[in-house]
Amino acid sequence: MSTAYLGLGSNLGDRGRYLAEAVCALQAEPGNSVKMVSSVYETKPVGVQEQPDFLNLVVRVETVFSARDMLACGLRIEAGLGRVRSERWGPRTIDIDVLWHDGQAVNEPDLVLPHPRMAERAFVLVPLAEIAPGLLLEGRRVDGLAAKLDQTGLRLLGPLAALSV
Ligand code: GSY
Repeated sequence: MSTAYLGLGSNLGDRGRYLAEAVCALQAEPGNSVKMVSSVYETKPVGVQEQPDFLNLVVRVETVFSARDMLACGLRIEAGLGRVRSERWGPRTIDIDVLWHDGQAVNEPDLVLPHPRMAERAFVLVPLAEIAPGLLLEGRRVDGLAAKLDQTGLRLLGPLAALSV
């Protein structure tokens, strides 16, 4: 059994519903068990700025999937929820990023672990720090890394189950 952390984001349509359906789909996948779900944050877009605000959260999954199989699982769920990949950094109904998988270092064209930009992204590290404060990234605790980031673009909305946006 492996532990994986995944980052989920949505900035098109009913964002809360897409997040909830993605978490359900992850749990429904045989071999996965979603153990923790962070609060939901509304976040200003990073990268392409002229797009709607995101809702983001992070989950911890206990899984029989390898990192590569988890990537495929995320892509399958994205497709099932109607994600169309048109613009690389553009708006999306749902985005599922594998952030960390058993502490493995992977460097392949379509899969880099830990996720290469996570340490500088408050929309990833702040929810991750809620559910895994002591997780180490390059020897540094996630809560310490999160505390150093500019969090002005983040607004805490609360638990996914209580969301009404
Ligand atoms: O990498 C995930 C997609 N994404 C996001 C996101 O999820 N949240 C915010 N705030 N900005 C983003 N830019 C991209 S690309």
